[in-house]
Amino acid sequence: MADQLYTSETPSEVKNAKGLHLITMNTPNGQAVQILLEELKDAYGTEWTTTLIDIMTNEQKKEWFLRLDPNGRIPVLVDNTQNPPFPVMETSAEMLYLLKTADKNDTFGFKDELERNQCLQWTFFWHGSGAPYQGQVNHFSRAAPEKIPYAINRFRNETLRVYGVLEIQLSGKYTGAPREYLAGNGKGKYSIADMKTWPWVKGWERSGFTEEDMKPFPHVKQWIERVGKRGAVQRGIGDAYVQNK
Ligand SMILES: N[C@@H](CCC(=O)N[C@@H](CS)C(=O)NCC(=O)O)C(=O)O
Repeated sequence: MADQLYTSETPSEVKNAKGLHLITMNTPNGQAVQILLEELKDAYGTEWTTTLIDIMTNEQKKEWFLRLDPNGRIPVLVDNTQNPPFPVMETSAEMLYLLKTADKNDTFGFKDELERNQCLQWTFFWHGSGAPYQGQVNHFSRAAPEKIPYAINRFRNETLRVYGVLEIQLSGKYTGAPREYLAGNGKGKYSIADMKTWPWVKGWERSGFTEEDMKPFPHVKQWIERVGKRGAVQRGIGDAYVQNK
Protein backbone atom coordinates (compact mmCIF):
# COMPACT_ATOMS: atom_id res chain seq x y z
CA MET A 1 0.00 0.00 0.00
CA ALA A 2 2.86 2.38 0.85
CA ASP A 3 4.15 1.38 -2.60
CA GLN A 4 1.09 3.00 -4.12
CA LEU A 5 1.37 6.09 -1.94
CA TYR A 6 4.77 7.10 -3.24
CA THR A 7 6.39 7.27 -6.68
CA SER A 8 10.01 7.74 -7.71
CA GLU A 9 9.18 11.48 -7.93
CA THR A 10 8.03 11.74 -4.30
CA PRO A 11 10.59 13.90 -2.46
CA SER A 12 12.71 11.72 -0.19
CA GLU A 13 11.91 13.90 2.83
CA VAL A 14 8.23 12.98 2.30
CA LYS A 15 8.88 9.30 1.62
CA ASN A 16 11.30 8.84 4.51
CA ALA A 17 9.45 10.97 7.05
CA LYS A 18 8.75 9.46 10.45
CA GLY A 19 5.77 10.56 12.49
CA LEU A 20 3.67 13.52 11.37
CA HIS A 21 4.71 15.21 8.14
CA LEU A 22 3.13 18.39 6.75
CA ILE A 23 3.38 19.37 3.08
CA THR A 24 2.52 23.03 2.95
CA MET A 25 3.10 26.55 1.71
CA ASN A 26 2.72 29.70 3.81
CA THR A 27 -0.77 30.62 2.55
CA PRO A 28 -3.88 31.05 4.74
CA ASN A 29 -4.86 27.38 4.28
CA GLY A 30 -1.35 26.20 5.01
CA GLN A 31 -1.12 28.51 8.01
CA ALA A 32 -4.23 27.06 9.67
CA VAL A 33 -2.55 23.65 10.10
CA GLN A 34 0.91 25.19 10.73
CA ILE A 35 -0.57 27.17 13.63
CA LEU A 36 -2.27 24.13 15.16
CA LEU A 37 0.96 22.12 14.99
CA GLU A 38 2.86 24.99 16.66
CA GLU A 39 0.17 25.18 19.37
CA LEU A 40 0.39 21.41 19.93
CA LYS A 41 4.15 21.74 20.24
CA ASP A 42 3.72 24.32 23.02
CA ALA A 43 1.02 22.32 24.77
CA TYR A 44 2.40 18.78 24.45
CA GLY A 45 5.79 18.88 22.76
CA THR A 46 4.26 17.43 19.56
CA GLU A 47 6.86 16.88 16.84
CA TRP A 48 6.51 16.84 13.07
CA THR A 49 8.52 17.57 9.97
CA THR A 50 7.63 19.85 7.09
CA THR A 51 8.09 19.92 3.34
CA LEU A 52 7.57 23.33 1.76
CA ILE A 53 6.42 23.38 -1.85
CA ASP A 54 5.80 26.26 -4.24
CA ILE A 55 2.26 26.09 -5.61
CA MET A 56 3.17 28.62 -8.29
CA THR A 57 5.21 25.87 -9.98
CA ASN A 58 2.21 23.48 -9.85
CA GLU A 59 4.13 20.92 -7.80
CA GLN A 60 0.75 20.13 -6.19
CA LYS A 61 -0.60 18.89 -9.54
CA LYS A 62 2.13 16.28 -10.02
CA GLU A 63 1.33 12.63 -9.57
CA TRP A 64 3.43 12.21 -6.42
CA PHE A 65 1.29 14.86 -4.74
CA LEU A 66 -2.05 13.67 -6.14
CA ARG A 67 -1.39 10.25 -4.65
CA LEU A 68 -1.47 11.93 -1.23
CA ASP A 69 -4.22 14.45 -2.07
CA PRO A 70 -6.23 13.87 -5.27
CA ASN A 71 -7.48 17.48 -4.92
CA GLY A 72 -3.97 18.77 -5.67
CA ARG A 73 -3.94 21.54 -3.07
CA ILE A 74 -1.91 22.29 0.02
CA PRO A 75 -1.77 21.53 2.88
CA VAL A 76 -1.52 17.75 3.24
CA LEU A 77 -0.73 15.95 6.47
CA VAL A 78 0.77 12.45 6.40
CA ASP A 79 0.73 10.36 9.57
CA ASN A 80 3.63 7.93 9.26
CA THR A 81 2.84 6.31 12.61
CA GLN A 82 0.04 4.50 10.79
CA ASN A 83 0.86 1.47 8.67
CA PRO A 84 0.58 2.17 5.81
CA PRO A 85 1.13 5.93 6.27
CA PHE A 86 -2.17 7.79 6.41
CA PRO A 87 -2.56 10.94 4.28
CA VAL A 88 -5.11 13.59 5.28
CA MET A 89 -6.31 16.29 2.86
CA GLU A 90 -8.47 19.40 3.58
CA THR A 91 -7.37 21.77 6.34
CA SER A 92 -10.34 21.19 8.63
CA ALA A 93 -10.08 17.39 8.35
CA GLU A 94 -6.36 17.69 9.10
CA MET A 95 -7.09 19.83 12.16
CA LEU A 96 -9.73 17.39 13.40
CA TYR A 97 -7.29 14.52 12.85
CA LEU A 98 -4.67 16.34 14.93
CA LEU A 99 -7.19 17.05 17.70
CA LYS A 100 -8.06 13.37 17.85
CA THR A 101 -4.50 12.06 17.75
CA ALA A 102 -2.44 14.76 19.45
CA ASP A 103 -4.69 16.91 21.66
CA LYS A 104 -5.33 14.46 24.48
CA ASN A 105 -6.70 17.12 26.86
CA ASP A 106 -8.93 18.86 24.30
CA THR A 107 -6.89 22.02 24.78
CA PHE A 108 -7.82 23.27 21.31
CA GLY A 109 -11.13 21.42 21.06
CA PHE A 110 -13.88 20.71 23.55
CA LYS A 111 -14.92 17.85 25.83
CA ASP A 112 -18.54 18.97 26.05
CA GLU A 113 -20.49 17.66 23.03
CA LEU A 114 -22.44 20.88 22.45
CA GLU A 115 -19.34 23.05 22.66
CA ARG A 116 -17.56 20.59 20.37
CA ASN A 117 -20.41 20.93 17.90
CA GLN A 118 -20.21 24.72 18.12
CA CYS A 119 -16.52 24.43 17.23
CA LEU A 120 -17.43 22.30 14.21
CA GLN A 121 -20.08 24.81 13.13
CA TRP A 122 -17.59 27.68 13.05
CA THR A 123 -14.81 25.59 11.53
CA PHE A 124 -17.14 24.37 8.76
CA PHE A 125 -18.54 27.86 8.31
CA TRP A 126 -15.14 29.21 7.47
CA HIS A 127 -14.11 26.13 5.47
CA GLY A 128 -17.27 26.28 3.35
CA SER A 129 -18.01 30.01 3.19
CA GLY A 130 -15.23 32.34 4.28
CA ALA A 131 -12.19 30.65 2.75
CA PRO A 132 -13.70 30.06 -0.71
CA TYR A 133 -15.17 33.59 -0.90
CA GLN A 134 -12.03 35.39 0.20
CA GLY A 135 -9.96 33.09 -2.02
CA GLN A 136 -12.04 34.20 -5.00
CA VAL A 137 -11.58 37.88 -4.03
CA ASN A 138 -7.83 37.31 -4.20
CA HIS A 139 -8.14 35.43 -7.47
CA PHE A 140 -10.41 37.87 -9.32
CA SER A 141 -8.79 41.05 -8.04
CA ARG A 142 -5.13 39.95 -8.22
CA ALA A 143 -4.53 36.82 -10.32
CA ALA A 144 -7.21 36.84 -13.03
CA PRO A 145 -5.85 37.98 -16.42
CA GLU A 146 -9.05 39.92 -17.00
CA LYS A 147 -10.65 42.19 -14.38
CA ILE A 148 -14.31 41.25 -14.20
CA PRO A 149 -16.14 43.79 -12.01
CA TYR A 150 -19.14 41.50 -11.44
CA ALA A 151 -16.94 38.68 -10.07
CA ILE A 152 -14.80 41.03 -7.97
CA ASN A 153 -17.89 42.71 -6.44
CA ARG A 154 -19.73 39.46 -5.91
CA PHE A 155 -16.90 37.88 -3.89
CA ARG A 156 -15.93 41.12 -2.10
CA ASN A 157 -19.54 41.53 -0.94
CA GLU A 158 -19.84 37.90 0.11
CA THR A 159 -16.57 38.15 2.07
CA LEU A 160 -17.75 41.31 3.82
CA ARG A 161 -21.03 39.51 4.56
CA VAL A 162 -19.22 36.58 6.23
CA TYR A 163 -17.03 39.03 8.18
CA GLY A 164 -20.40 40.38 9.37
CA VAL A 165 -21.39 36.89 10.51
CA LEU A 166 -18.18 36.69 12.59
CA GLU A 167 -18.99 40.14 13.97
CA ILE A 168 -22.46 39.01 15.07
CA GLN A 169 -20.92 36.07 16.92
CA LEU A 170 -18.00 37.96 18.50
CA SER A 171 -19.98 41.09 19.44
CA GLY A 172 -22.77 39.10 21.11
CA LYS A 173 -25.23 41.18 19.11
CA TYR A 174 -28.07 38.72 19.76
CA THR A 175 -26.87 37.28 23.06
CA GLY A 176 -25.94 40.52 24.81
CA ALA A 177 -22.49 39.20 25.74
CA PRO A 178 -19.38 39.81 23.63
CA ARG A 179 -17.04 36.87 23.17
CA GLU A 180 -13.29 36.50 22.81
CA TYR A 181 -13.34 33.43 20.60
CA LEU A 182 -15.72 31.91 18.08
CA ALA A 183 -16.75 28.71 19.85
CA GLY A 184 -17.44 27.60 23.42
CA ASN A 185 -19.60 28.74 26.28
CA GLY A 186 -19.40 32.23 27.80
CA LYS A 187 -16.64 34.28 26.21
CA GLY A 188 -15.63 31.20 24.23
CA LYS A 189 -12.34 29.32 24.16
CA TYR A 190 -9.50 29.56 21.63
CA SER A 191 -9.92 26.55 19.36
CA ILE A 192 -9.38 25.22 15.85
CA ALA A 193 -12.38 27.34 14.78
CA ASP A 194 -10.26 30.46 15.41
CA MET A 195 -7.13 28.89 13.89
CA LYS A 196 -9.01 27.96 10.72
CA THR A 197 -10.56 31.42 10.31
CA TRP A 198 -7.86 33.80 11.51
CA PRO A 199 -5.21 33.30 8.77
CA TRP A 200 -7.75 34.49 6.18
CA VAL A 201 -9.39 37.34 8.06
CA LYS A 202 -6.09 38.81 9.27
CA GLY A 203 -5.25 39.26 5.57
CA TRP A 204 -8.16 41.65 4.91
CA GLU A 205 -5.85 44.42 3.74
CA ARG A 206 -4.02 42.08 1.37
CA SER A 207 -7.39 41.12 -0.08
CA GLY A 208 -7.96 44.79 -0.92
CA PHE A 209 -10.34 45.79 1.90
CA THR A 210 -9.93 49.25 3.43
CA GLU A 211 -10.20 50.56 7.01
CA GLU A 212 -13.56 51.98 5.90
CA ASP A 213 -14.73 48.52 4.73
CA MET A 214 -13.69 47.06 8.11
CA LYS A 215 -15.40 49.74 10.25
CA PRO A 216 -18.55 47.63 10.81
CA PHE A 217 -16.43 44.84 12.33
CA PRO A 218 -14.72 46.22 15.48
CA HIS A 219 -14.99 42.94 17.41
CA VAL A 220 -13.48 41.04 14.49
CA LYS A 221 -10.56 43.46 14.47
CA GLN A 222 -10.01 43.00 18.21
CA TRP A 223 -10.13 39.23 17.74
CA ILE A 224 -7.54 39.46 14.93
CA GLU A 225 -5.21 41.24 17.39
CA ARG A 226 -6.00 38.88 20.28
CA VAL A 227 -5.24 35.71 18.30
CA GLY A 228 -2.22 37.29 16.57
CA LYS A 229 -0.48 37.87 19.93
CA ARG A 230 -0.01 34.14 20.54
CA GLY A 231 3.56 32.91 20.12
CA ALA A 232 2.44 29.75 18.32
CA VAL A 233 0.38 31.81 15.89
CA GLN A 234 3.34 34.05 15.11
CA ARG A 235 5.58 31.02 14.57
CA GLY A 236 2.86 29.31 12.51
CA ILE A 237 2.88 32.09 9.93
CA GLY A 238 6.57 32.89 10.31
CA ASP A 239 9.92 32.42 8.60
CA ALA A 240 10.11 28.67 9.20
CA TYR A 241 7.40 28.32 6.56
CA VAL A 242 8.94 30.62 3.99
CA GLN A 243 10.75 28.75 1.23
CA ASN A 244 14.44 29.50 0.55
CA LYS A 245 14.92 31.39 3.81
N1 LIG B 1 -10.39 23.20 0.73
C1 LIG B 1 -8.96 23.10 0.72
C2 LIG B 1 -8.39 24.30 0.01
C3 LIG B 1 -6.88 24.22 -0.12
C4 LIG B 1 -6.38 25.29 -1.07
O1 LIG B 1 -7.15 25.97 -1.77
N2 LIG B 1 -5.05 25.50 -1.09
C5 LIG B 1 -4.47 26.45 -2.01
C6 LIG B 1 -3.46 27.34 -1.29
S1 LIG B 1 -4.22 28.36 -0.07
C7 LIG B 1 -3.73 25.72 -3.10
O2 LIG B 1 -3.12 24.70 -2.87
N3 LIG B 1 -3.77 26.27 -4.32
C8 LIG B 1 -3.07 25.72 -5.44
C9 LIG B 1 -3.96 25.21 -6.52
O3 LIG B 1 -5.16 25.49 -6.50
O4 LIG B 1 -3.45 24.54 -7.40
C10 LIG B 1 -8.45 23.03 2.17
O5 LIG B 1 -9.10 23.57 3.05
O6 LIG B 1 -7.42 22.37 2.41
